[in-house]
Amino acid sequence: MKKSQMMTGNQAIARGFYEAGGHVAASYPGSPTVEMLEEIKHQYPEIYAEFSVNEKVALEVGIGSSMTGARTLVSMKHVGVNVAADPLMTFTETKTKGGFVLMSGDDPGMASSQNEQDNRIFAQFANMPVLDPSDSQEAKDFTKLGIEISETYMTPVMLRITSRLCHGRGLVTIDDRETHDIKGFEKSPSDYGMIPPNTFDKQYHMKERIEKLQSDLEQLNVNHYEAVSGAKTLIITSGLAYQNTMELKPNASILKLGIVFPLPMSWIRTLSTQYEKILVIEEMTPFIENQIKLAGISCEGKAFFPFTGELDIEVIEKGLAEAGVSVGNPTVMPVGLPEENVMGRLPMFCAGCPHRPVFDILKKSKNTVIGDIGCYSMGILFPLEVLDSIISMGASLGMIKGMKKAQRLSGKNEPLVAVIGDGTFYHSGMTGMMNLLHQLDPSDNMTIVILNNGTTAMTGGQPNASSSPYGDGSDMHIDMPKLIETMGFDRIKVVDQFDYKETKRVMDEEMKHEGLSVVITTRPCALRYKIKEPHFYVDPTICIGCRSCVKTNCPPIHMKAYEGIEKLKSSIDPTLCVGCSVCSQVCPVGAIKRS
Ligand SMILES: Cc1ncc(C[n+]2csc(CCOP(=O)(O)OP(=O)(O)O)c2C)c(N)n1
Ligand code: SF4
Ligand code: SF4
Ligand code: SF4
Repeated sequence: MKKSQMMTGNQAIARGFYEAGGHVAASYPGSPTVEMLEEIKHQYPEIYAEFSVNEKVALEVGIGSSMTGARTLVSMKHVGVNVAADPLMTFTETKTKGGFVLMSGDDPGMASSQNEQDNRIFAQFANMPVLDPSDSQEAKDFTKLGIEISETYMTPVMLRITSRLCHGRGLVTIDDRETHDIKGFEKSPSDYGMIPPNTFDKQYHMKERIEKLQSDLEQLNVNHYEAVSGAKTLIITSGLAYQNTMELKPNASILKLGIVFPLPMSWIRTLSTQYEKILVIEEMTPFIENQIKLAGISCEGKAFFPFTGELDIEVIEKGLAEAGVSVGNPTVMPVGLPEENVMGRLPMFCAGCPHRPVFDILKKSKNTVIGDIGCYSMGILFPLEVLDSIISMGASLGMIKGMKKAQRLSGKNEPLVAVIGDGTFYHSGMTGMMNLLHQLDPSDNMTIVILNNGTTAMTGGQPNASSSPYGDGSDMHIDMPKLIETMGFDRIKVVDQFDYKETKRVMDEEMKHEGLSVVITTRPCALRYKIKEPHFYVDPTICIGCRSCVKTNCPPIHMKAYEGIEKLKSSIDPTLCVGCSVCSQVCPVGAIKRS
């Protein structure tokens, strides 16, 4: 009997790639896919795995490996595909050799993302088939199927999975690993050299392989039809929306799609003649719905189901009711249960976070601050409210220049600050950084603050090029101040931000300076490196209750009533404090002391 194991979608994909005889896996961290490559790194040493410097590089590593005949898996969060789009859009023109699967982690509802893009559209745009698993078992099976389709049709394949499936668990059967030899790179400039005239016939290749796959869909047995006798409606669905729809037992037949591009259109056309109505249930854009409509088949979908957010069971139930489809298993709202008494909590820097003093100083400066993506993005939220914009990884450094040039044209030169982390700087900040030196007016007042905390903290603390001093397994030893100096920057200040007064002095000076300057902070991430120094405490007899320490927003600090003292005074929870000393340095009367 086959063994089964509970697995998350991420673990199942890693397992599927291992079983498929996978050779090379590359990724860039981001939710919801980051744990997939971590699983490969820890569980399957047979596979070469790396977190590359960014998604474009991860894809390029994958292209090289696939061209050499290796079975390849590249994973990234949905927005990562934007970063990798340039090589992707041309790679899909070539004839894929070693099976190539691109795992895209989409995030309906934006639980941990800056936008909600539907990468099924991206895949169609790039002419690559899209597999859409609906549980962990399918996540594993479709990874293997993706490799198979890729090699048979000589195409890269997108394995599109959403956050809830990446993190949700299900039972998965375990199979052995296939063996597969790497044949090596075979020179074929017309297949791999993508300049005209080679590119012309590749357009036909892309079109033909999708048409061939479409005509073979039935043999692949990846789409399933479940007829309900007497049903007047056919529901077409895929992914998690399928599982949630089935929970309700709708009075309708179901066509469950495993491949959402290309669609089994002739089958859908035949089925459409047997039903009064076709209803498409899919998260995010009307991707399936529009393909069906374009084929001239009448259907509905987004008229009843939202175009944004997750389609949970209640949302689907409401849509089905509006569409006139009854359900056999309606949700029952629990009545009479005690209300949950859970305190709401704002996202906030950890106790002892090295970003805290920097944001305290920036808040006091009241300058315009262009933010970027990382833990420090929380600086846009209440109560910090320091950042004035966040767009995408690395964008702050291009944006500050555009703002400055526009400002100068309007006759002003107010201080502008950009804040970026080390991970984001290496990912895609460096090009914008170099661009600052182009057509620079020496009096352009811009301050670039680089939060060099030695890790990519927000995605779980993966190593980056700044991690090696902390023994984090990184074999890249980039000296950031030297790198920036080599680029051509001459005003670089390196600060220990836990020396609050000195850091404030330097930052205030640089923000006043009419010119371009760089401030690099040096303290590592408190959480990643488990920093715990002796804690601090408040002497309530000295404390004047001014709340300066509370305004640093460190979780252990709060005002409280002490016995025998009338006014509220500050206090520090010793179990949470990690002893960074920042609060003690902002206290005007020395009431905060180390234990
Ligand atoms: C294109 C893209 N890829 C990946 C992510 C996921 N992500 C969010 S923040 C971040 C990097 C954070 O590292 P860093 O800039 O060093 O800041 P820290 O979290 O350490 O403060 C990543 C990779 C993303 N948002 N966009
Ligand atoms: S994980 Fe690290 S960088 Fe992020 S908030 Fe916590 S201490 Fe700060
Ligand atoms: S010393 Fe103060 S600021 Fe630092 S972790 Fe403890 S309570 Fe927070
Ligand atoms: S900063 Fe000092 S004086 Fe002000 S509330 Fe905190 S402990 Fe009290």
